[in-house]
Formats: sequence, C-alpha cells, structure tokens
Amino acid sequence: MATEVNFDGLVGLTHNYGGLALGNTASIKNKLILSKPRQAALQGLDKMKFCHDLGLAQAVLPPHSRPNLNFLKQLGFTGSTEQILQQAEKESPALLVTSYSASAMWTANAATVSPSADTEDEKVHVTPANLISNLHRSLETPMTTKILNAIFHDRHYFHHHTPLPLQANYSDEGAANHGRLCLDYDSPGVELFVYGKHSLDEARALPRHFPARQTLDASEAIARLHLLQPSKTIFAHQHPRAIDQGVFHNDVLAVTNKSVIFYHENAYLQHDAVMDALQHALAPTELIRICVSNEQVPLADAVSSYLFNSQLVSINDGTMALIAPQEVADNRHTQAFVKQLLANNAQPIRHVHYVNCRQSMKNGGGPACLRLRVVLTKEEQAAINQCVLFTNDLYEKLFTWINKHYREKICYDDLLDPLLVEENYRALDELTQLLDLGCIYDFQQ
Ligand code: SUG
Repeated sequence: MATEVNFDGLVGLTHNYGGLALGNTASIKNKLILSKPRQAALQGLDKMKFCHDLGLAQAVLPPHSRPNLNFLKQLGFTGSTEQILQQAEKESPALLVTSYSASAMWTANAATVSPSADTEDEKVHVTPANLISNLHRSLETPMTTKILNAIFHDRHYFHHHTPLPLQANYSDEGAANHGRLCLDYDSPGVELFVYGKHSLDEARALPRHFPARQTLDASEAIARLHLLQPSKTIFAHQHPRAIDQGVFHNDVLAVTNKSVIFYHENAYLQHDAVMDALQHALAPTELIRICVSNEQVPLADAVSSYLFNSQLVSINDGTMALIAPQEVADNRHTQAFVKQLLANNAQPIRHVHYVNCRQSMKNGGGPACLRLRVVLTKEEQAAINQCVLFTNDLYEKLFTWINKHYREKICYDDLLDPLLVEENYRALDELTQLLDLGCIYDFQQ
C-alpha cells in the first residue's frame, strides 16, 4: 500500500511582497504591498488541516531562517546585524528584500521526488531544485537539501542527489514541472517532465518576454539520476506563449493524479502529441484527459484564478476532489467551468473545495505550489521523521506557535528592524523542537 503524502511549506515569519519573480504576474503586481505573515501562515495551516480532515496524508516542512545574513555577508556587507541590514538597504533595497524572502513556503519547487515504484533500485529518489532562475529562490537550495535529508534520513529507503549544476543549462524548479500518472500510487507510474527551453537547440520556440525556468537538460538529468525507465518517462515542451502570459511553472496550467491529467489546451506546445505519448506509456491503463479550452477558460483567467494550481486528490471513497483557491469561485469563467465539470459524471472529480490562501496567491503561489507530493509505502512512511506528520495535536501546537511568534503585518521599513531577526531565531528554535528536527539552522550552531 502506498499513499501520497503532501508536504506543505509552513509560511515563514518574514513573508513579504518583494516583487522579485520576473514572469510571475502576481509577484510583480503586488510589489511592496503590506504583508500579513500571521494570516498567511494560518491560511496555510488551515489548508493542511482541511486536507487532513478529508482523510489525506499530510505533513509539514519548516520555513528557512530569514534574513539570510550569510548571503549579505557573502556580498561584502559587514558589521552587526543592524549594520549589515542598513548597508544593504542603502546600496540595494532589492538585495535587502531578497535576503528576507520567505519563498521556501512554495515546496512544489523544493525538489523532484520519484516514488520507489518507478525507480530501478526501488528507492525513493530526491533531487533538490537548484532554483537558479531567481536570486531569492536560489538561496533556498542548501537549506532545503538539509531539511529533506533530516526528514527522509533512512538511506535504506531514500536516495538523495545533490542539486544539479548551478548553471543556466541546468535550471531546475522541481516538482512544479513534474507530474506522475499511474493506475494506483503503488503501481509503476509514468513520470512527466515539462520544460520551457533546451540549451542545445536554438531553433526551439522560446518565450519572448519572460524566462523559461526549466530546461530539458535538467529534466533529463533528473530522470537519469532517479533511474527511471525511459519508456515510462515523457518530456513535454511548455507552450512559450503561456510562459509569456505568466505561466512560469507548468503547474499553473496542469495537474495530474492517478490516471487523470487536468490541463489547459495552451499548457503544452504540441498537446496532442504529448497526450498520445502519455497514453502509450501508461497503457493498458487508460489516460483520462480533462482538457479545458481557451473558450471555456481564457488563459488570462486560468492565470489569475489559478484553477489548475488546485490540488487534485483521491478521496477514500474512490472519487477525486479538487482543492481550489477561492479565486476560482470568484471568477465567472472558472466558476462556470466548475459547474460544468461537476455535472459531467463521466469523469472522476466529484467535489471542488475552495480554500483561502490569498496571502500566498498575491505572490503567485496557489494551493498546489504550497505542497510537495511524496508517494510513500507504509514502510517508507514509517522510516521518516514522524514529528512532521500532521495530526490534530500538531495542528494545535502550530496554531499556538504561529499566534505566539508571527507579526500581524510587515512593511518595507520593518526589514531594518533587528528585533525581527531575533523573533525569527526564537520562533524557529522552538519549531525545531516541536518537529524534532535537531539543530538545522545556522544560528543554532
Ligand atoms: O517562484 N513567487 C514564487 C511562486 C512560486 C509558485 N510555485 C509554483 N507555481 N509551484 C515564484 O515565482 C514571489 C516572491 C516575491 O516577489 O516576494 C515568488 O518568488
């Protein structure tokens, strides 16, 4: 028996709107608006509780320590914490904001994970994403590597790879560009890798305005490292026009679960060929395609509502549910589509649940961005750190912890406040005890 466990990122104490992510329209639009870290963290926690109450396996990943003072020191800022922050702000407000980013909350970008049913050595393979497309996100990789090693520590079950080379040819954004299709979680699956560019082939279509964040070279390397069967591994080209309209990750336009792929017709460059390849690799299991046309949901509405960034999950009664952002209910196109979807009994999605994750959405992170899917057998699940698994008790503890430590609001000037740094240390120190993570943060050394 294998289960899909969703590892959600706990929103960090310095959640803010830096306007740092080129190609992510929400991030750019909301640059430097007031952020509400406590509300953001509670919205994330509520989503975890909702999934847990639905009977899904849920777990949590801790935030990273911010500001990242080592990063600022590496760039030549010196002195006390206060002096480092003041110098950085004087020279480059963007660098100051970068050092404070809580972007590790979007754990769909933490790593690519292949379940043991798909790999030749029958281990779970994990490759942390290098996230080199954006400076603030690239700062996550060393800490993410440490955290994943601390949680999935048993080498008998888990094979950890180092992140890919820190070079543009190998730009990798993790599970946000990776999907899996299978009959059941424990049967061998087809892994789908979606890329926006190929380093060696200039002739391929590239976006004109925004960067393509995932390369084919990176995806191919991960498939090799994870010992996947070539006949069950499909590489698909993301549509460059979609990237230019704000689809910076494939999970903004597509989501898979078991044998279902739910996607927008503009998600892939040659979507018929991609679907044929998936069906061929998945046979004899039938691929269930739920394709949404531009006419049903215009691309701009798909991006603003994040319909496809819903979590598509299997419920114990054998049906599927979509856990969608509240914005889907508020948009007339997506609302009409959902009505149509639920009226169609020929497909397995029987419920659509709405969750409020607006604080994250304003930075371009929907429900599916906030979670890393890890398919685990019973033995593998028993071999991980048990304290990160979500229970009602953990919910109560995290609820109290957030209310005790998080600020209600953060504006740009607060980033110069050394007290915020102290608060962050105190809170994370307590969290490592709550989650039994040991001393994983630099400030604990
Ligand atoms: O990488 N936003 C993130 C959102 C990630 C969403 N993840 C998935 N689609 N899986 C990004 O663009 C904005 C940070 C800021 O501007 O402060 C940011 O990094």
